[in-house]
Amino acid sequence: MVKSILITGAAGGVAGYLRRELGSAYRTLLSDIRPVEPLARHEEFRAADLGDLDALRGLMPGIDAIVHLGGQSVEGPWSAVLDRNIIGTYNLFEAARLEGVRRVVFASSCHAVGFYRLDETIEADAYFRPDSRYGVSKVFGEALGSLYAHKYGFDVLALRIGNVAERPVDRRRLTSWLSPRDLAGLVRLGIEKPDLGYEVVFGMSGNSGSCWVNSAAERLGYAPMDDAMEHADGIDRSPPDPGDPANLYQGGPFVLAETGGDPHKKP
Ligand code: 15L
Repeated sequence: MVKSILITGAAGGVAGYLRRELGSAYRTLLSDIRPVEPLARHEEFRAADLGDLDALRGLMPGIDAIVHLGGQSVEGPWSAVLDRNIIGTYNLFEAARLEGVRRVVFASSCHAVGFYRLDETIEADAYFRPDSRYGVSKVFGEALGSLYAHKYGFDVLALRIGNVAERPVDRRRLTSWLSPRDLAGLVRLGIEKPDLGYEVVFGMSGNSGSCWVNSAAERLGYAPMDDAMEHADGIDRSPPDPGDPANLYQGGPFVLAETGGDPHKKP
């Protein structure tokens, strides 16, 4: 039977790539506060604000899995991060619980661990080092996923997404690039993998030389099709200015956004 999925944040760029790559594999309910059009035959749109628990509950009947892309997607004022990513993500999981949906693919972010240095290699089980309030909100979302998996039996795949784009756009994104078709591969895993439980993986393509090792995703069966290094021509790879903290850390410029600490100090 064809599964039904809900995609939140459906008006955003990542959702656009995902819809294109998934094609008509699922009946798809798209939701956002902004309208989404045009719609394909297998798609339906319903507006809902992540701040409105009842509206979110109304999206849930008949849904087999949620792909939660909605919310604040970069650093921003605390009020925006709080409303969209803390309260909004809580409302999303809670609406799912109340309505009996038990599977969520959560768009976390590499900014949950952005204060690791670019010369450090980490796996997805590295302890959190958020680089921004936005990164903190993604840590919260992962924690919520863990709670709902262990307490309420959800299957949750947290994707620490790097940068979804047609091509890697700069030196940092050679580590973090996630091609649209590899994004779809990871999301399909999150929707389909039986007895997933709670898993955190990097949302990255098979990027050679990346400072992320994605063995957690490989264990789940992820076989990336793309490698950022195959698209490295034209990207400036000359040694970066070591005095610029945005060049030292995996989170790039996010480490500077309203930082209160000393970004030169090794964490
Ligand atoms: C993110 O988490 C953002 O959602 C995305 O817009 C990019 O800025 C990305 O990180 C990145 O670091 O490239």
